[in-house]
Amino acid sequence: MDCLFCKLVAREIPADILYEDDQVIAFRDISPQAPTHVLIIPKRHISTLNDLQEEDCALVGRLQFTAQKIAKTLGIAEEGYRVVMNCNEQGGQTVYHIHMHLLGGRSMTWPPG
Ligand code: D5M
Repeated sequence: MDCLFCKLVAREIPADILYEDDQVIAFRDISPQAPTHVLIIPKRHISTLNDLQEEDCALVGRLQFTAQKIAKTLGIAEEGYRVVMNCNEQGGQTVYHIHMHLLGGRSMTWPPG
């Protein structure tokens, strides 16, 4: 499968990896939109949020919990942070392997663009 993030999981392309376990991996975004911008992804390929099955509920929870752990490790938890998951074209998704953005280190605006 020609998937950028699957290649990253397989170490076929480099990444600044901050966390990894048997199910998820987290690495710094190559085009940071905030002082801290980390992506947390499942190792298993899932193209979009629309492809999630009920049995993936724990996996999505692990993405969120991993974001919390990284936020604490990087020292942005107390000030606050944002997590975002984009779905399909109008949601702003550009890489079709689901990923959670963890953004912090600055004040966020609302509504998002
Ligand atoms: O977000 C996709 C994100 O993926 C976007 O913020 C850039 C990031 N990206 C793309 N290629 C790489 C590599 N090679 N390393 C790290 N980060 C990367 P989306 O929600 O799909 O728009």
